[in-house]
Amino acid sequence: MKQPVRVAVTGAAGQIGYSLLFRIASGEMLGKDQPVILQMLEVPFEKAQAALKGVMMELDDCAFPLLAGMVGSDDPNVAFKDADYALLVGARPRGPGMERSDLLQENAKIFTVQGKALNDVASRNVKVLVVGNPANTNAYIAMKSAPDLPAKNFTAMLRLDHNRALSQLASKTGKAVADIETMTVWGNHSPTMYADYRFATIAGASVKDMINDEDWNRTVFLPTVGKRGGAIIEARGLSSAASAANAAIDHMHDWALGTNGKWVTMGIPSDGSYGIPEGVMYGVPVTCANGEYTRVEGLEIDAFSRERMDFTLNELLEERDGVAHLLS
Ligand code: NAX
Repeated sequence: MKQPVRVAVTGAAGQIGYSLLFRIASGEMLGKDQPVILQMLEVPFEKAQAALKGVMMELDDCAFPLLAGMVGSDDPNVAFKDADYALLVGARPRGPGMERSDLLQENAKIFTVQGKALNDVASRNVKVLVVGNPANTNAYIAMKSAPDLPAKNFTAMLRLDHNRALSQLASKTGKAVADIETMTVWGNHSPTMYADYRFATIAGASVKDMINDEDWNRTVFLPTVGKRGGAIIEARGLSSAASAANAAIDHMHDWALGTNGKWVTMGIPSDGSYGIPEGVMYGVPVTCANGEYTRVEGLEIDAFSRERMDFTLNELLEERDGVAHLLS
């Protein structure tokens, strides 16, 4: 049996936490031969801490063979201690009457503190995934607050958008999701993201040619994927949780264990390619091998794609400017 690895999860008593922790403990994220120690963080309020205790009791009651230990805490320095993986799910939700800029500020405070704690106590190889919204900018803040850790260790979750797009394409073409290769989503995890199937193939054939309907792309596909989160809230009365947890599992699984050459989408710090300024946490196609992701390079960007990629970039730049004063 391998040595246990430490997996920190914030917002552990929330909806996504409840769909996520049991799957991590059962081995779905890091493999059925990898024991894990779960280190769970919640806010220091009585209700949240009590709910966290309840989740830990249920984890105990599953008697997962791979669950080698558990820590529950309200202190990031405890939850992130020696963490090999950190899934930052907890964030301040948008309350009634709250402006987007207020939401940014409140979350900037949380992710500054958590970035510093990761910097101080986590493993130097920690793989960080930010799920809590605004995910890209929160990941950017955490990265900037952790100057002693490599920037490449910080990522944001675009995988739910990626999976949503795959599913829409499978339904449109009548093919299986698993057969769709080389699709990606560019930019911010927000309705501005750009899901791009120009390069996608099914058994070597072009998905774009198969669909052959640019109007469907612009008026159905992009709005459906972009506004899917809102559609779920309207239907369920609650935001996406199981699908978000599933996407987080996919993201970390692939980063740790590899994609065998398949493209997946990750929000990663830009290296300046594709006209995206360096450092911006931007969704791009990557492949993963040996615990590292590699950006897919050299894709052609046509005029429509450029426009869409710049649109989502501008939103990210605005968010970055909105929190710049907290990072200097
Ligand atoms: P919940 O409100 O159910 O749970 C969030 C939990 O985080 C709460 O228990 C809260 O006490 C805790 N929390 C808040 N601040 C914390 C802090 N500083 N440290 C530790 N814990 C803290 O929300 P849930 O539905 O689980 O969603 C969590 C986040 O994921 C939200 O920000 C949400 O917007 C975001 N999402 C991101 C997605 C993505 O694709 N990137 C998709 C799904 C989801 O909307």
